Amino acid sequence: MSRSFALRLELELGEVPITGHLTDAHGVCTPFAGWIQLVALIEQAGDPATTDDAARAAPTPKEAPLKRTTALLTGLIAGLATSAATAPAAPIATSAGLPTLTLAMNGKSIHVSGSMKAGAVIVVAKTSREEQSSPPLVKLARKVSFAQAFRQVAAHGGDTNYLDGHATITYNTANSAGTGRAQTVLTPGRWVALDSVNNNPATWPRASFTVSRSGHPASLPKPAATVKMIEFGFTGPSTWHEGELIRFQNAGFLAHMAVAAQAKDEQDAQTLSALLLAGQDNQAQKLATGFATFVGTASAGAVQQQRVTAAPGIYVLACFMDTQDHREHTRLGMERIIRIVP
Ligand SMILES: [Cu+2]
Repeated sequence: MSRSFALRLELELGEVPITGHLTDAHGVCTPFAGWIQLVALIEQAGDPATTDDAARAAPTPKEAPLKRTTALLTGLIAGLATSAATAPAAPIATSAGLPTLTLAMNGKSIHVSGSMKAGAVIVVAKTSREEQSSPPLVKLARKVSFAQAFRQVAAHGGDTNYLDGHATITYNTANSAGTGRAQTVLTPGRWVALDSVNNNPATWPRASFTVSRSGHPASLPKPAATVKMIEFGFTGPSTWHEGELIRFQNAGFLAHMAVAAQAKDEQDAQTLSALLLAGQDNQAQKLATGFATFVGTASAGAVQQQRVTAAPGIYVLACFMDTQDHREHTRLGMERIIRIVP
């Protein structure tokens, strides 16, 4: 017996791989990048088992959770308090009138308020008594508890790729003390917000919340540029403009991050880049004059967009996730020199 259903497909012209949003019969709008994610979404939309519930996890069920901190990052983060290189997130006008989801944290607890309807939102992260706010948002797969998802990662040495099929980290950014803003897309179902205050995710404060369907889900505004994380590299422009809206998208199959070490000049940036490629993180760290996190560990399918608030200068964009044989993605070429210009 056949059955039909209608979907709305919005494509971004000229994007490779194919990129856009698919809106299902319930009005749930989900971003995708690549044919595989698109086909997975279509199959999911047509699967009776998933159309009645919160099963619409990210298009590709790779999920990543928990932020890893490498030796390089640890040093850089430690230096952040005294470094003026990374400007605190400046107050940014909300764009496109998107609804707001507020995450208020203090290192001991995290509180979620605001719009919990499906669609694009501005996530406003506020922290007190912490050097930075870094609140990953985790979407739980159907019938999976946070504890079950967490155990998958813990049982595999902290490898967030083991969230696959259990949960998805759809959003993960970090802001210097104060308030940070970034846009993402919420899908219906059960979510957990985490306050990633230290290197032990087991102790991170967390809060659960439920996202309901929306008949008219908001869409993300069109960004000035899109940076994709793939295996193993970053695509998009290598010159970013201060204040412009950039979409960061994990268009790969694995969890990735987009963090950056600032260098004092072109030559240092080249050296820093070569050292990361060679796995000489400690040497690379000595050349870093500042640090910026655009996207912390995020699962395949994660989409986040934010205005560039990092100070103008030259940076090496990098992903320090590990492969299964414990090579950082930087060693496989997942790094790129970028310039932030006024
Ligand atoms: Cu990576």
